[in-house]
Formats: sequence, structure tokens, C-alpha cells
Amino acid sequence: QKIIYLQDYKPSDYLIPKTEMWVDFTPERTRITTDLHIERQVGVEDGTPLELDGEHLELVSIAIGDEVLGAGQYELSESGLKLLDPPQSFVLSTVVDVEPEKNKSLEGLYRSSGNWCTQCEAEGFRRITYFLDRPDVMSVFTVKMVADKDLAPVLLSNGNPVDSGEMSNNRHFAEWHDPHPKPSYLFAMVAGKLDKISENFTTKSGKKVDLNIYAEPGKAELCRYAMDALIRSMKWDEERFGCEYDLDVFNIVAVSDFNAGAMENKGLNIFNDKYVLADPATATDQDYALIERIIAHEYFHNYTGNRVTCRDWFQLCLKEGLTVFRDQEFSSDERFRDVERIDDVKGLRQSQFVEDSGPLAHPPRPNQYEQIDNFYTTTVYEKGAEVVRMLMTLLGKETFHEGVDLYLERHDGEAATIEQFIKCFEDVSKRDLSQFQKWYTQAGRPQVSYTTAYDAESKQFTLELKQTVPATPGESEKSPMVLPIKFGLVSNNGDDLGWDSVEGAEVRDDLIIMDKEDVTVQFHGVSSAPVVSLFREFSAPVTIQTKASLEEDLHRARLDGDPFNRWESLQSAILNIVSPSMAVDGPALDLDLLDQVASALSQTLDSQDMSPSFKALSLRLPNYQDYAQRVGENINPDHIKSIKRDVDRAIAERLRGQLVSLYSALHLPDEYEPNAEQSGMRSLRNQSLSLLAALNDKQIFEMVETHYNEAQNMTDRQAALAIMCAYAPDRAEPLLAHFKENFAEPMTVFDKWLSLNASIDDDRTIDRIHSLMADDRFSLETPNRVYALFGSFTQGNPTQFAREDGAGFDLIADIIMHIDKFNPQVAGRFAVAFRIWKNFESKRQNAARTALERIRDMENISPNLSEMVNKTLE
Ligand code: DPP
Ligand code: ZN
Repeated sequence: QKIIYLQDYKPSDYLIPKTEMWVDFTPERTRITTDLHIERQVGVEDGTPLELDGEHLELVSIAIGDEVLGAGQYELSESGLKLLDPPQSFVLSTVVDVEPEKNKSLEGLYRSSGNWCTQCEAEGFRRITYFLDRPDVMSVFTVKMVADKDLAPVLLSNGNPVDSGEMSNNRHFAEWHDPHPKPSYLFAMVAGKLDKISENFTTKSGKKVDLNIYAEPGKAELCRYAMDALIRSMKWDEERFGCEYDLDVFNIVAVSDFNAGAMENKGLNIFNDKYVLADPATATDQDYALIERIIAHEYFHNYTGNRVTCRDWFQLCLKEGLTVFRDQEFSSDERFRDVERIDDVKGLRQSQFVEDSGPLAHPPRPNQYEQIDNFYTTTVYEKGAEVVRMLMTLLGKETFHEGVDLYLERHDGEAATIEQFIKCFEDVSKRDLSQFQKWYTQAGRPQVSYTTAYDAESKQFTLELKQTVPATPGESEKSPMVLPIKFGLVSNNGDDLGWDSVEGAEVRDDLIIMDKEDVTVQFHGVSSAPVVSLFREFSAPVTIQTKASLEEDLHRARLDGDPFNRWESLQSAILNIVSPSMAVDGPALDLDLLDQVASALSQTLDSQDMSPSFKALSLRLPNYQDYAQRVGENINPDHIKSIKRDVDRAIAERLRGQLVSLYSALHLPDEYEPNAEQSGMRSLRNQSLSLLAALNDKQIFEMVETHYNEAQNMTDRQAALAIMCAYAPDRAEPLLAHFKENFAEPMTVFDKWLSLNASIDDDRTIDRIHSLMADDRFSLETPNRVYALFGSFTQGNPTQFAREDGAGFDLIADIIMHIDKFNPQVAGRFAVAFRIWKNFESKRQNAARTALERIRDMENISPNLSEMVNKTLE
């Protein structure tokens, strides 16, 4: 396979300032006529051929101006069209036919529930017409769409509507013009039968924008919350980042077949409908929160991604890292900041940390790839966001915002790089950020250890810090990173202690900036011995290797002024206590130590100062993945799972009375609202019930059944089911049957049913999955079904996925190989499930290797899947 290297980047020899398209939709095929206004770049020699990208296109005709081209003037291949000797400036007219009906890859133009829609990022536009399909070639698009009025009453593309009308034979047309030059990956079209809801928004300079959200017939009312989130996003982006919407309309279309979450096409976002449709009966609080996030994310791309785009795909995290950071900040401003932060860090650890420690580790800006589709990773997205967050921490919020302003202004309408982004922050802060930039270019996560000493006589506190970055595939030499360490010196009563002077590192207020491998920070004039609280708010994505003493952890858990570290310390206390017992022949659990944790937890639950959502997070004891990461290698999932049960039960026993009264005493308003306050309360009730279920007690299971039967919303209903699936599969079965019978619509609910079933860990799991696949409504061609069933299995059922007999690995290998034949993106994405294979004990490792090799050796493997599997096996 061809490897593409960042260092080989060259600007395009030709540009396409203007593109005009005529698109004629018919049930059999879609005919696309395109006029490209092409210019050779200054300095490029006469006779330089022009290679346009194009795949799965049937060329009907080609002309330059009025001259039809013949053989000898161009060459066609599977990957495109080459003009051998194009003029300096010309209009290339092509006519191509495509067959969206047959397109199951969900890239380019395809049909979803009968509607036509597109997905072009990263390289899907080349399946629509011949083009320079690369982000640094930006064009002003005009698109005229024609279709049967009954088949496609709605015709949408990017930008503003400029014309529409009736035609003969029951046909009609619509013309769209997008004044903003954009790369082809932001192109979009939708044609079909759709319902909509509409609102409008007046921007800060007084411009009125029409907002529409379209969904399949009958589903429009389920878009209300998404609309609300959109309006809040538009307002927030004006207030926090000064970004004002720049077209007359903003359209969102929700489709039911979509590979990813959503797509930020200029003025016409296309969404996976599971991130749009919601009502209390079918969506959980978590679904609502995700909808809010993703609506905001795609909207925010209008500046960070669209107005300033990426020069090449190596710069993907320029738009994604920054935009994830922006959506995190949005949620934090709209909800509870502390809780959002903890949730985001949990997410980062469960996915990015795993990626970083395995065969697929790569920097947020990789320097080589085979298939860019495989790089829409948690490292590019979530770690990318952490890097932006560190910039804010390092420079201060105000200077950080000046830097973003400068970036959006200086590069408006351009395709930029990470270096140009960083340069803006250097210019506003006058700080050298060259070492900081390593966060973008170096893979892996610093491992930090520390020691402390306090001398009562001299009132001196010494903090020694050390960082090392472990080797990752292809990168053995690592250099130290810049770590912004937010910290506090916690006194006996919980106040932060001050100091008179400090030396050994740059220390600004509550921030230590560590840029070397070893640093010794001396604080003079510290009045009493502190417990140090490091990386408050998780100020850098590192792993702390030093095991704090139980006393220190519990001190922080009770008194730390930083909620993140308060939460973190309780979790780490548990992991520290349990970790010796996690070795297969390790000592028994120390229940006395767990008692102490339980009493700290009990104090948290009683506290008047903490919100229900914070308490709910504290009740979510370390999960399977947390334990597995702590163990690291030679993992036996059954063993981990049984230890986790013992821990949960031990703590539940000690908190039983308190949990029962928490569950019963919390009363919610009658009217369901998906807001942070209410969802925090529901979460606390459900977490209490969930921990109680660890007692394996009939009375508690009856409470869970009542919880299910009396649930007034999907959040509680699903929570009850999930508890039962996890702790009492036999009792779960009748409830699941009831759920299926009574909550058949919409498909988002069917997906929940699939996920719940696939999460059950018993000896019938694999058979159960086979019978789920036989359900009429299941299809491997619809990514949401696949993610619901198999995502839940590989992520949420680790003991069955990693069965000792290899049946779980085999099942997933079969599914991946099947899907690869028509949807390589999804197949590649699913192969990620195997990235942990080397962490298992040898029997499971061998079974996983056999499954991976079987995939690797399959006939006609796609380039996507092949890259993923080969890297995973390396
Ligand atoms: N660019 C999309 C996003 O918003 C991915 N398809 O992340
Ligand atoms: Zn994005």
C-alpha cells in the first residue's frame, strides 16, 4: 500500500476558483454535469498534466470550452482522470453518471431510506465528480439540482438558495450558491422526502438567519431539542469566540444511514439521526447531552474548520482538536463545569489512553498514513482538544482568546497548518512555543512521578517531579513535554497554603510549568506540612505513576479545593488498594482499607456542598477498563471482573442504608427536562440503585423491577435494564422482552435493546448475538445497528469479547470481514476493537492473533482494513 508522508506535501499545480454543477436525480442513476473553472498556478510550467481525483464514476463526456476531448488528450484510471496538456486557464466540462442506489459504503452520494444524501469528508467528493479532492483547493460552488417532485420535494445544497421552480414531467429544480470558497470535503447535497421544523436566529449584528432541521417523514417533532441546542450554540459562539454566522440559512438534515456522527458541510450539516432525534420517552439524559454536544460541534466547525480549513489531512486535529475543545467548553458553560470535566477525562482515559498505549499510537498530528479515514481517532479529536486546553492553561484565558481571534482573522478563507496556528499564540503571548508543539508531533503520554518533603523548621516544602515519555511504535526517542501543572498545597483543614517565594521552575499562581525531565521546586515559607494536589482539573494528559498513600488520597478526596482531584483521589484510592489483588495469584482484597474508602464516599454522599451529579460520578466506582489499564498486561478479564464485583459489593454493603435512602428520598419534578440539574438527580438515583445491585439481593432486584415498571422516561427505564443485564441476566430477560414489545419505535430504541442484550455476560452471549442478527430490523448495512450490537459487545462486554476459547474474537472478525466488502470505513473502525490484544494473557493473545491474521489474509481486503490490521499485528 502507498504510504503518504507529511514531508511530501506540495501545493497543487492547478486551482479551481469556481465550480458549477447540475445534478439530475433519477431512481436508476444520478447524472452530474460539472464545469470546473481551472487556473494553473503561477510558476508552474506549461505542459504540466492535471490529475483530477475520481472513483466509481462513469464518464459520459468531457470537453474544454466547446471542444470535446478525445483519446490522447486525457487518460482515465480507477483513481481519476489525467489531462495531459491542459491550457493555463480553462473551463473543463464533464458529465458523469453515478449509482447511489448501489453505494453501500456511505461515502460520496448514496441513498438512506430512499433519500439521496452525501458524505464527502475526507475523500468522498471524488465519488461525485472529477475534482482536485484535497482540502487546500477551495472553490465557490453553485449547484442546480433537478428531481421528480414526488420523489424529492426537498432539494438542498450548501450556501444560500438562489432559485427554484417547476419543470416539465412533474420535475422541479433548486439552485444553491455558496459564496464562501470551500474545499470539496465540505460539499453536500440532500434530495428527498423530508419533514422539517423551522426557527430563526438574529445574529449579533442583526442579521436574520433561517434555521431548519429536516428529518424523515413523521420525525420532525423529535428535532426540537436539537434546534434548541443549535440556537444556544450560535449564541454561545458569538459571546465566547466572537463568531457570527455567515449565511442566510442554516440547514441540518438527519439521516438514518451514516458512518460517523455528523458532518459540518457549509450551511448544510448532515447528521446521523441518533444525534438529532429525541424525546423523553425514547432518549436518555445522556443522549440529550450528546445531541447538544454534537450539534454544537458541527456548528462550531463553521469557523474552526470551514472559514479556516486544513492545508492537508495531516492537519486534521487543527480543526477537530480545536472544535472538540470548543464543544467541551460549550457544555461546561451550559451545564456543570466540574462534572463535564470529569466526564471528558473519563472518556479520554477509556479510549485515547488505550490507543496511546497500544499498537495504533500516533501523535495528534501524524506524519504518515495510508488511509486518512483511519485517522479520525480519539487521539486526533480528544487528545487534540487537551492540547488546545493546555494552551489556554499555559497562556491564560485572555491571551488564549487573543490567539484564537488572531488565528481566525489571519487565516480566514485559508487552509492552515498546526505551525500557523501555534504561531498566532506565539505572536500574542511573546512566548516561544516550539517545545510545546511537541504535543502535536510526539505520540505517547508522559508518565509523571513525584516526591515531596517538608521541613518544619525552615518551613520549606520540596516537590521533585520527573517525567518520561514511553516509546511508541516507530518512535523510540522521546523528548520532555511542556506540562502545565495546576496544583495546590492542601493544608490540614483543606485550605490551600501559600508560600513566600519559590524557585526551581516557572510557577505562576496555581500553575507550575514543567518543561524538563526533572524539576525540583522549592517553596519557602509554607506554614505547615501540605498534601500536594497535582494536575488539578487534569491540566495535562499524563499518567501519575506515584502511588499516594491512602491517607493522602483520602485527605484530598475529602478536602481538595479542586473537584476534579477530589473525585480522582477517591478513584485512585480504590485502585491502589485493589491493585495487588489484581494479579491472578495476588493477595486477597484488603477489606479494612476499603472500609476507609467507603466512609470517605459516604461523607461525599452526605455533603451539602456537592451536586447530585458530582455524587453520582463518585458512586461510579472504577470500571472494568480502569482496572484493566491498571493491570496493563497479562490480563485475564474474568479475574478482573470478579475482583471488581468483590470491590463493588464490599462498598455497597457498607453504604447500603445510605444508598437506599438516597434512592428513595430524591424527588424529581413531574415534568421531565433533560437539563443538567434533573439529569444529575436521575443519575444519582440510578447510580445508587446500580451499586446496590452489586449486593446480589432479591429485595434490591425487586426495587430495580419497580424502577423499570414505574419509569416515566427512557433514562430510568434504560438504567433499570442495564442494571439487570449486568447483575441478574435471568431477571433481565422478561424485562427485555417487555421493552422490545412496548418500545419498538423509533430505531434508536431498537438500538438500545440491541446494546443491552449484547452487554449480558453469560454462556449464551454469542448465541444471543446470532439471534439478534436474525431480527428483521437488524442489518449489517446500517452502521447504527452495527455500532449498537457489536460496539456494546466489544466495549461493554469484555469478558465475552475476550473469551478464552476465542469465540468472541472470531465473531467480530467475521463481522468485520463481511462489512469490509461494502463499507471499508466501518470495517476499519471496528478493527480498533483489537488494539488491546497484546494486553491479554497468552491464550487469549493467541486467539486474537489468529482472528487478526484471518482478517489480514482475506481476499480483496480493503486498504482501510488492511492498514488497521497490519498496524495492530505489528
Ligand atoms: N468532520 C466530522 C466531525 O465533525 C467527522 N465526520 O468530526
Ligand atoms: Zn469535527
